[in-house]
Amino acid sequence: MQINKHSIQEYNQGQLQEHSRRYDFAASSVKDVEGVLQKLMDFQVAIPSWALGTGGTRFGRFPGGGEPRSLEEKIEDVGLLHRLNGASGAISLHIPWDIPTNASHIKALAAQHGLRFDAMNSNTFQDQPGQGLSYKFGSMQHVDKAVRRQAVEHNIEVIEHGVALGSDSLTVWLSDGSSFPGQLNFRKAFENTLESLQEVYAALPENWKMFVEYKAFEPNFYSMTVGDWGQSLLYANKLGPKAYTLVDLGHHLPNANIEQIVSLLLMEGKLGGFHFNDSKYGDDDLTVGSIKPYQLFLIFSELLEGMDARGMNHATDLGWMIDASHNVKDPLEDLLQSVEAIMIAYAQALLVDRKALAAAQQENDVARCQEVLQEAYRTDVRPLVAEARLRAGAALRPLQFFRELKVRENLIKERGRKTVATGL
Ligand code: RM4
Ligand code: MN
Ligand code: MN
Repeated sequence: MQINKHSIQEYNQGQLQEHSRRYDFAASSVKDVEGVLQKLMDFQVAIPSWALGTGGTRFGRFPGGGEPRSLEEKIEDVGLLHRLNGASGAISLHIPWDIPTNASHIKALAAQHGLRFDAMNSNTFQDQPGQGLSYKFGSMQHVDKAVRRQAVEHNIEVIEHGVALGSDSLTVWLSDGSSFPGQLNFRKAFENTLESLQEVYAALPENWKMFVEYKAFEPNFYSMTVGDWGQSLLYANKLGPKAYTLVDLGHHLPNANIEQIVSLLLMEGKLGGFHFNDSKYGDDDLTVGSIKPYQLFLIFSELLEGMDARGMNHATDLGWMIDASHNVKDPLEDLLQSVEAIMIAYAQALLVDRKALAAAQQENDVARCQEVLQEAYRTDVRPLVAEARLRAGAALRPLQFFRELKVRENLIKERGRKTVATGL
């Protein structure tokens, strides 16, 4: 399904009066409103190719119909999102779930939709049909060198696919670890993993980055070999300047102070990528901002503070991706909500009065510090985010327009009700 620009303009026209009223009010209290809008327009969040279908849990999966049946259809879906919100201009592929068999065709198709290829993701947490050796007891950490070699070769293949598509980064998330005490020699598992990562690192093209993603638990429940940001940072530091830590919001132990983690990683110049989702209990992969929007804002606030301190470009110097799963909602609706939540948190973080905060910190004025942060958090920035979309030629209210257009119904007509997309 294609949405043409004209129909968006027509839709926006009908919304314009109400929008202008809300926007004028919101803009009147923002210092550099044009600067804020430009930043919002520049900011793009990558959509993972595996999030376009209905996700399952280990108990079941309830596909919603009209799911993309091929990489081409996944690109079309991300194209739709980008058309609607102007902020989803990149797609992130997981290999081998989405192997681009004809790279130049896939690259051209993505370009038609205004999309670029974000980080490539490798997969050594599942066994694939026909695979020689099993990852049941780990991949890069494995006691058997031949298994480690297989995992390294897979990652090198992923890099090659990425090069053909114009991507410039590799995300390595390992499920390696142990489920029972005594199962693993922690030091040897670390050393094996480091050696394997070094072999992959050696195959990185000059301009590429490698993101080492950590996770505290699951699928291993006693230890994870890249279990937290400290371990990830150890690997990244030992690997070299092209290696960075990647923070996924759902990969921490309960109540972890993620805003402090991103601040310190940025200080070290070692934060490379970020995966958005939300959670209440674990790696729930829920819609961004659906459970802890204040935490999301606090993280964004530290991200901006840390990036600005290093003169980094918000839009391009970190890899931003949604990493969520959609068990009960329409995946496209969920992704629209996620991107909206990200843009809102970003806009609020842009409004933080940094000078006032620094001064209050210097005076140990704790109450004032909280006031400054919450002043920004409690500002209704939705009209600013909508204005950025309007200027980018996207829809003022993407989700509402998605429903008006009956996008899902159309996709079901096109693709059928019983389609299952590759992914988790
Ligand atoms: C993992 C991790 C990775 C993602 C897979 C599908 O929990 O978050 O980033 O690639 O899930
Ligand atoms: Mn992730
Ligand atoms: Mn995850």
